[in-house]
Amino acid sequence: PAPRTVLLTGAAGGLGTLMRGLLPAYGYDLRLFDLVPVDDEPRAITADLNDREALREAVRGVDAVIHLAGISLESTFDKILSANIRGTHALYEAAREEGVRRIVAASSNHAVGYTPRPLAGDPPIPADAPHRPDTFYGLSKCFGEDLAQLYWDRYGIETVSVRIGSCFPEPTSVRMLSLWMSPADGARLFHAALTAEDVGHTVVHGSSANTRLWWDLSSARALGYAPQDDSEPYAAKLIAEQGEPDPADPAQTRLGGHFVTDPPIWPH
Ligand code: NAI
Ligand code: 15L
Repeated sequence: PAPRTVLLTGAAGGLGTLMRGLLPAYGYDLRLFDLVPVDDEPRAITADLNDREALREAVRGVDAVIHLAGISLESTFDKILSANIRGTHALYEAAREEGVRRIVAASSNHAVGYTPRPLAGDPPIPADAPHRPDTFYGLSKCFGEDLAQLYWDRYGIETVSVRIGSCFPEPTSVRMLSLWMSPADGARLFHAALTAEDVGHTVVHGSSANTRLWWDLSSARALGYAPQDDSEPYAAKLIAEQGEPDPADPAQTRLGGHFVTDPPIWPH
């Protein structure tokens, strides 16, 4: 049976807020979880992923989890270790203990951020591109994908790891023209990932059907995802403001963009 009750971790965040708005129309009854209170949602659970009791109670009885909680940008190693690595491990342990069978996990383009972006005539980046994290943040997403594989192989818990490009209401950079996932397509993809059968552990790219797409959507389409949006209407304005990408600048020639060139955050 298709999942109905879904725990949404990271519900107070940007993507969580967009998905809280869009996913109920697909028939889901969302249970909300975040470190910080969720606006206008007094029933949301306010707890750290590392609060094992709270997390176990939060997953009890749900059909699936959409796991968005965590630090969403580069940070210190210790903070990434706590929120993203230990926190994601805690989520999988809670799911195992409570018998939850399906997780849709937010991975990121930054798990493979050093991958060169395709130039004209190159094939798109495949969904089985090897890990090339561009930051400790990206490394934590590699960990999340490997953890998902372990929990599938060992415990039969299924995961769709979504290497999200950039999911925001509108693209705001030339790079995002290639990676943008409209919120509506994000909801379509999460719905497909929750309902497709026999996913085992599947890695998919999360983007709209952008004219300038850099990566392959075939594993996402195989789940039933049919993206409806394209960033192209935003292209002329963004290129006029920001210029065409400079092929000599790694921040523009690697998938991860400025994450590849930003200085580390201290203490390292
Ligand atoms: P965000 O930073 O707006 O939201 C993350 C939420 O997680 C926040 O509300 C925060 O309070 C919560 N959180 C952080 N640490 C926590 C902890 N220890 N316990 C419980 N909750 C905790 O980020 P956004 O943009 O909403 O992203 C959501 C997820 O999707 C993140 O995992 C991010 O890495 C991933 N992602 C997002 C992309 C995007 O374009 N928005 C692109 C690629 C990945
Ligand atoms: C991410 O992984 C971040 O969470 C998001 O804030 C954006 O920076 C996105 O990648 C991106 O690469 O545009």
